[in-house]
Amino acid sequence: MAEKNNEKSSESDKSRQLEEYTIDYANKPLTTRQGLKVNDTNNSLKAGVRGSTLLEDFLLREKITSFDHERIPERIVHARGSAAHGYFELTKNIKKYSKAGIFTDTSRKTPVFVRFSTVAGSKGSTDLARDVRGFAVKFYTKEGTWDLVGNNMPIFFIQDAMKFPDLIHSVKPEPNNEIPQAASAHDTFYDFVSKTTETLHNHIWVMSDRGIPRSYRMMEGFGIHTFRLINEEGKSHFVKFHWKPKLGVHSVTWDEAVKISGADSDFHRRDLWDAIDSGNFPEWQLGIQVVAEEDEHKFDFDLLDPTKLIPEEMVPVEIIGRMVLNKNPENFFAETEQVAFLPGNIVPGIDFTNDPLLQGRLFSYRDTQLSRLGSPNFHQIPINRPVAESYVNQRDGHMQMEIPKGQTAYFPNALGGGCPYLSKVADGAFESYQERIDAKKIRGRSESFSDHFSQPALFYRSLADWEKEHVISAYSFELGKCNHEEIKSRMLFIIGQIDSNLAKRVADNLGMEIPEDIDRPLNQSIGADAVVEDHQPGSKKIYLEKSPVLSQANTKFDTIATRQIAFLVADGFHMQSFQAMRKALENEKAVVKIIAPHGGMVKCDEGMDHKVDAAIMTTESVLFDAIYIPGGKKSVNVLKEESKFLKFINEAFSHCKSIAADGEGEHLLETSSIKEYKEDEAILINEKPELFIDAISRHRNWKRMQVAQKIPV
Ligand code: HDD
Repeated sequence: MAEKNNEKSSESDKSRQLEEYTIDYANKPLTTRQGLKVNDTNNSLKAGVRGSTLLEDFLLREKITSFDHERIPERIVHARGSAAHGYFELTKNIKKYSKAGIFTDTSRKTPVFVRFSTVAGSKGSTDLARDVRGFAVKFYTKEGTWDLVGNNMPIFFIQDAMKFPDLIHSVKPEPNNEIPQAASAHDTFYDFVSKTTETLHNHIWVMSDRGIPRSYRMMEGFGIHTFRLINEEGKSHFVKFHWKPKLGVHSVTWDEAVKISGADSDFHRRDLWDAIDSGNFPEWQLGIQVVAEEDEHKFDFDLLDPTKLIPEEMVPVEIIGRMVLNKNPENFFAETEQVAFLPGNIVPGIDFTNDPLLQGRLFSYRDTQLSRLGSPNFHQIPINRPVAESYVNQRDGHMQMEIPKGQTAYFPNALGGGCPYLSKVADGAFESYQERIDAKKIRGRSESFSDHFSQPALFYRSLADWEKEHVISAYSFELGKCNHEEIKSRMLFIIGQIDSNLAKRVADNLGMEIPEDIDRPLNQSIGADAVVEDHQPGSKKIYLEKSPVLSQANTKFDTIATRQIAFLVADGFHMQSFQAMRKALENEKAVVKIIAPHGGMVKCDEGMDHKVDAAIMTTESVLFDAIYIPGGKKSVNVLKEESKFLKFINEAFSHCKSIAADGEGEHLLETSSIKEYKEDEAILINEKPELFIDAISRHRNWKRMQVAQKIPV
């Protein structure tokens, strides 16, 4: 029991550590950095009030110098991100696979800091870019910090870290004109993708709805690489890590993404912040797929190839824990900007594999933190400090925050009593898994990595029809933005290897033909002395017809918690229907927002004032999940006269959202473009709130998609 209490304290250990460094400015005087009280921070020291500024002005110099150095280099990738604190709890002991404390002790609450991000855009770019999302988790475990630096997609674009700079240079804004920002739809990216067929699997995920999530809280997370779990006996199992969101996996449409980027480019950041701030804590389950060492070669793909997933139908995901995010950062720069994730941060019981992408990452992240944070002492920044105590001999460098005592900073030593001393594995020291290697040194790629088409094809086959339509539109948009015919042509041929109908539909949209063949090699990832034929991607294999979990049609649809519902009202709205609906929705933890023709207050038909959350001219329907229009003749007559309310409804309809109306509210629908489409299961007129709740929980009524496309918005 004593042990249990001790373990439980670890979540608060990190909070306490952070509190030590947190400064509260309430009721405090303004001072200089030296603590000198200041009586004027508006005027510089001058020779007379109209005279020149004096070099003597140390207050001016301190203020301006500090300001001049306020920025650090933004991350070369994943520059735009948002983060939160929380904890991880193990729900199932997996001692048989791993000796890690975090995987054996169900009484622990391990503190975590999680940062979500887009990849390509700059720090100030829109949250709604079509892109991969980063999903980086820092576990402050008692045995040291473990970073699981993953994405919201289970695979990556390339197989070898050597190609990472090429991938990123191709997707980032083009070097001559720095265009486009936070967008993959341009020539250099497709030039690269069309010549690097290993990218296709991750690429088709980005073209799917996974590339435009509704919320960070509604995304899966994946460790991507195959890692190892090592148990107390030293036995290794292969493992893939999965985060499964409690709210299910949901996305917005491309039209919404484009409009949200204008209406609220902080949409995901705000959504995460507001959910935590209001006590609706985001939550994920941690799952593992475990493969025995002896089964390493039993699959049609290579476990070390990060462009492949293990279909859950082949190796089920075992749920072993849950993660809850329950606290927003105090300061964006100090925490979210300065947090440094390193895939090389590992603890006993977990280890790496020879995945060549992972191996390169182990080098890159430490290196990048040196240029971002400016010193090898970046682990001393409060957000990066481990909960486990750390004693190193590498101590000097910019910004040493500690005062290391003693005469020695080397090992071995006698003068320092041999300290800091070495530990034994039995006492918790890390020991690399002793994998047997017997190989030639070679710069090349295994033949087992050369299947580039089977898994993108499996993904596409597994999607629902409406998801396939979204993928077709996404490819058409992206390729339509390319200026070079040969790049588009090459892409059409390559997509045709995934699915001929997909390629045909995209070709029709582009007004192009699919070429019968293109220049070889398709894939340029060839080793130095290889013959081209050996390195063509292999032809498509079908080892599984479909993997239903890959489709968002099969995600969870059991809650409307935190969904944003717009109530459209003007003076005179019907209080009874308004109140009944509001209560029912809020009971299910949805967020009701009153949208009115103006700010301030609106009066209901019972004469009460209600605070308006947003005036119609300041908001857009793309920021909401559903709409409700209560009755009240006077109210509805006003709404009917404001074209923005009609646009609001038309857009929500075209994005396949649920709309409910009571009493005269129906007249507003009849004035909008949706009047003919009332036979729709997510358009509810004078129905019970339960039906509306059910419709919202299903996220969208995709059956409406064809009709919706006819609405001019
Ligand atoms: Fe990376 C940041 C995820 C491959 C080099 N990466 C970064 C972040 C995430 C990922 C989530 C942001 C962390 C944060 O929030 O601070 N990266 C991935 C995943 C990969 C991957 C899931 C493949 C499975 N990355 C990858 C490779 C390299 C890098 C192959 C280089 C060889 N990544 C970096 C970086 C970044 C980074 C340049 C930029 C900022 C940082 O590290 O801290 O080092």
